[in-house]
Amino acid sequence: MSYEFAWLDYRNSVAAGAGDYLKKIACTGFEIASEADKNILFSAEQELMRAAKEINGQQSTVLKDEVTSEGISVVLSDAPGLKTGGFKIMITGPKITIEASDASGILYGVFRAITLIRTGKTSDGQIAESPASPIRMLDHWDNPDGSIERGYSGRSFFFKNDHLYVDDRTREYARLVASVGINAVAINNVNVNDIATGLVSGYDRKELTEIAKIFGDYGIKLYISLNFASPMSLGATDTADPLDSKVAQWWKEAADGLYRDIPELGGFLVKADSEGRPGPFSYDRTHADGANMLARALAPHNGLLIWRCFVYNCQQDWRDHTMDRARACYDNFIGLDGQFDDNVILQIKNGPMDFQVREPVSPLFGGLKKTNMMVEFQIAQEYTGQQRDICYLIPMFKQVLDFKTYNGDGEGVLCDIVTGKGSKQTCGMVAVSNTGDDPNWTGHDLAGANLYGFGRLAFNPALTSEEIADEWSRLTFCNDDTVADGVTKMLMMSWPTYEKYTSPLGIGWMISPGHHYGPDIEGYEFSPWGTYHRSDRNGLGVERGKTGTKMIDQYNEPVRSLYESIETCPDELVLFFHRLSYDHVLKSGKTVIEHIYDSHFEGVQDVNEMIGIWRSLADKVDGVRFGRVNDRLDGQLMNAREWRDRINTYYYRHSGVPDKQGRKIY
Ligand code: GCW
Repeated sequence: MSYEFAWLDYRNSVAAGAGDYLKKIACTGFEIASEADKNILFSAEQELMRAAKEINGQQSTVLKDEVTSEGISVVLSDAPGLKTGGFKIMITGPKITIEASDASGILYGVFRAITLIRTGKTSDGQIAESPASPIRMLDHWDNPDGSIERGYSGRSFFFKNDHLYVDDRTREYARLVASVGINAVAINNVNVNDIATGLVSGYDRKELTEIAKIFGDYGIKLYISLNFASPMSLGATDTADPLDSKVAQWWKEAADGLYRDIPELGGFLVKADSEGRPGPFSYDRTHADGANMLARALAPHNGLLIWRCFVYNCQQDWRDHTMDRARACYDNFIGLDGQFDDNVILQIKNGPMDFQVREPVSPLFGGLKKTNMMVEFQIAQEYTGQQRDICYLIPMFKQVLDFKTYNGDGEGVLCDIVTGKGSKQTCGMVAVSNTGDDPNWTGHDLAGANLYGFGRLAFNPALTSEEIADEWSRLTFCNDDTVADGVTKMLMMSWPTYEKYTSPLGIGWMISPGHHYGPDIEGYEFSPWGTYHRSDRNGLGVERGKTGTKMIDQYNEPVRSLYESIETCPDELVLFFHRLSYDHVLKSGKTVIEHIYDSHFEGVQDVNEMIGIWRSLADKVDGVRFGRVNDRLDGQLMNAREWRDRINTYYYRHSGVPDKQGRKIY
């Protein structure tokens, strides 16, 4: 399928005079680089040439080791004070100098400079930036048959017909994500099927090597998701017991073979003992036993083993009120703190449940003290509108990063843990990717802001959500204030709006089983998945405090007390932590039932407001993209109404409380 260039279409959005900078491009110091780095430097040069050609309509040549008084000068040297990937940009009159001490820093500096030029931010001054998270990763849930688990933008561009697939788009993808600083990508689903299991032992090795090479040209390390039981599934052993020497030896040989072909491989990503996947529990071994065995196969090659903490019982009995899925992640891992090898990183979902529109932060971040951690976000909008409804997730991610863990390490916010400011430096941020082979990469055009924003945020968490939205809009649509303001407004209201018309006050779920789009209030209520709201005529919610499942005890003080007391627990999470009656008065002054009605009516109004904003931009956004977004907004309005009417009716029927304002409830 054909593809567009998203925010890298240099023909869009060019500030007046921008092209002048690109008439002269000079690169200095590139010859000292290693072979792998030379490829990254080459990508940087190519990028400048491409910008020059698309913006000026004519080719530029790259001057080597020349000092120029105007244009762009790129200098690879021992610039002090910059971390790997860091860069400095100095602007003086007609000259922009980009300086870095490693090849990826040059590449990121070049992309940044092009953004500044395109958005007209070229007044005299200096910027110095180094990436905050060492690992800035995207996880693709792509399957060999080309389908994508929780994919909402077409089919996979990594796989087709049970094979890896490499074409121009592979490079365009690498370019796109490298432009926002992504440096690690896992290309296959964590639910690894039989075919993908073969990737570790030679299946499609040629294509795998090619992908790794293309990624390498853009400073990206390739990761493979693996099946914990691979040696068994491939018929080499009759067990996958991590303490069995045959199993460990098999993995060692598999890793040696992979690194022989792909010396730059990042490592492995593993989902084990989760939702039916095999894992060490089958052999009475711990997750540390399982992870360390794999990590030791990778260690001689400096590979990393990323181990997911999404481990819970999905065969729960809904009748049993003592079990609580929200406890599972912490309960499964807290006892293993300090037992993981140095090249193991635990990948922890941002919340204790599963990427809901509102969840508290996973207490595991505040619990582990001696373990490498990454936070896992989901920009694939599984539970947040599936790229049919707009939901700009960057404000949510920023709240998570700003959460104070009180774990006694570093300055105390979650961001410190994942950016190496605490005692552990092997860390990072990862997002489940929202891309597919749709021409615009992300299905909904505005979902591109989540892909762009995640990368920018992982690189520089100090950016505001508004800054990211504004910049993305200018690069994607046009460098126009009215468009940027309108798009930023829509994006900024979209997460609160989505929250208003879906499940209330942090309780989550209530989605259609299986595909997870649209409301089905009791869809998971009597299921084994552990996601209950237990609504009845008296109220709703699962009590997770002292009189309930005690999940709140997993937080450090003072967070624990804050959540335990209904008086201090923030309204937006109060039904996550507590069971409340419909007439309970929230901190907002409204009762629970009034909040449910009001927020659902408001949610639909907000969608109408977004539609109004978008339509006001009709003559400023190109017709194709204007129409695509317009159509999706119509669908979003229908979805919002459906949620509003089902939720309001359900709770009116359960509570018997009429709406004070006499609005229509069915
Ligand atoms: O949210 C759930 C999804 C599954 C997914 C799982 C996970 C890849 O519904 O589709 O499986 O999370 O994160 O492993």
